[in-house]
Amino acid sequence: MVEGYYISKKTDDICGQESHAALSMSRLKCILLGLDYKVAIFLFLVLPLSIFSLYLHGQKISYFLRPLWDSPPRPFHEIPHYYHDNVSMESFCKLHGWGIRESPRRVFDAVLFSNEVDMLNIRWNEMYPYITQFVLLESNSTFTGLIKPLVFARNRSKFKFVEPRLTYGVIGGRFKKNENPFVEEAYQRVALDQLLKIAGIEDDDLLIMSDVDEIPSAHTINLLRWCDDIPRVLHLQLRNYLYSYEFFVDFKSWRASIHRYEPGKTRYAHYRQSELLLSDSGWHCSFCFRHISQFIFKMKAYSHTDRVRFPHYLSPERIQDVICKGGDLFDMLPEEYTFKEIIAKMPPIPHSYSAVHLPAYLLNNAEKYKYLLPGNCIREIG
Ligand SMILES: *[C@@H]1O[C@H](CO)[C@@H](O)[C@H](O)[C@H]1NC(C)=O
Ligand SMILES: *[C@@H]1O[C@H](CO)[C@@H](O)[C@H](O)[C@H]1NC(C)=O
Ligand SMILES: CC(=O)N[C@H]1CO[C@H](CO)[C@@H](O)[C@@H]1O
Repeated sequence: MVEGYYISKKTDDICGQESHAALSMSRLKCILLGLDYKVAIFLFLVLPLSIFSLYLHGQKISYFLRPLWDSPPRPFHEIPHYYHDNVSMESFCKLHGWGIRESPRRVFDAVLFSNEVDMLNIRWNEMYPYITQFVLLESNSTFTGLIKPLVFARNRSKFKFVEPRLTYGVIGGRFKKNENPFVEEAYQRVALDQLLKIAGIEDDDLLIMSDVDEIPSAHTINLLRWCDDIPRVLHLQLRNYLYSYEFFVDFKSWRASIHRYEPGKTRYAHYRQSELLLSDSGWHCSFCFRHISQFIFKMKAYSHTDRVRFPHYLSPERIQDVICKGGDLFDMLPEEYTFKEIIAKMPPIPHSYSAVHLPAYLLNNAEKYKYLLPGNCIREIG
């Protein structure tokens, strides 16, 4: 690019010549020679560099300008949530403005499983006392159409404790090339509706719709199964974490929801289905994996694969470094809707040293799940 500027010295004589082949080329050069050097610097240096940096950072620039081109989703109506170990269920239902039932509702927990064996263990142990049926569906295809082993089937022996309450289903991937990943995801969710019927779900049973890493707290489920008159569809606000419970991000996780099942009407979904959000109802830990290879798999199998813009994003050394710093794996800016929040949420995420109010099973098995607790950012290779 710098050579482009010096070209004027070497080619001084070209304007006088009229050779046929080089005619149009030399005309171009003549025009360029006529430009002053500032314009030349702009054309050959500043412009290409700008285009190159736009290519490198375009996503960042557009995210930073989000407040100008996007408006925030409409806010939820947030329902206050009361909890303490030593308060009776009757008082809780009353505090929430609900009545108490003679007997609790049955509760179904349904998930699409990819490869999150540890999270599944923490999840099922947290919810175990209150769940009637655990419903799990896994496919041999990721949402992005990559082939995936049946990880649950291979690890099933680790989950003997749920066996009497487990409805497990396998579905074959469609392996369509170049399809929007949301299509495969929707296809798998429809199959999950069928599996729920097989599991025996009935009218007014509670159904939890959430990803494996979105874990409602046990006391939240207990409250909702005991109280009468709870909303038909209620989103659950979860504490958002990244990489482990060391990096607390915010309270903005809302996709998990709990439904009073209506046959023929309730459909398994992971988008917004009501205006109501129950405050502080559990934990959402994204990219909380033990092995670096799981990060790489998830980055590739993720529904937004366009985020892996450069191959070096998948390098294990880089990934390990990003995790310990609380940085962003895709080198992106936070998806926020005001400049104030974008700046407040710029990576890195500050470390949190609180392991208060986390799933009980995690603390009872702290040695086994050390990597999820504060101060243990190093991951296993492979
Ligand atoms: C729990 O409540 C009981 C009865 O109200 C009370 O005697 C006890 O001290 C309370 N325990 C705690 C830990 O607050
Ligand atoms: C995926 O699973 C389906 C159903 O079990 C099976 O028919 C298909 O051959 C599998 N595909 C691959 C690529 O393993
Ligand atoms: C956490 C865990 O033990 N996962 C295992 C599940 O099964 C696969 C396939 O057999 C193993 O590779 C994982 O190590």
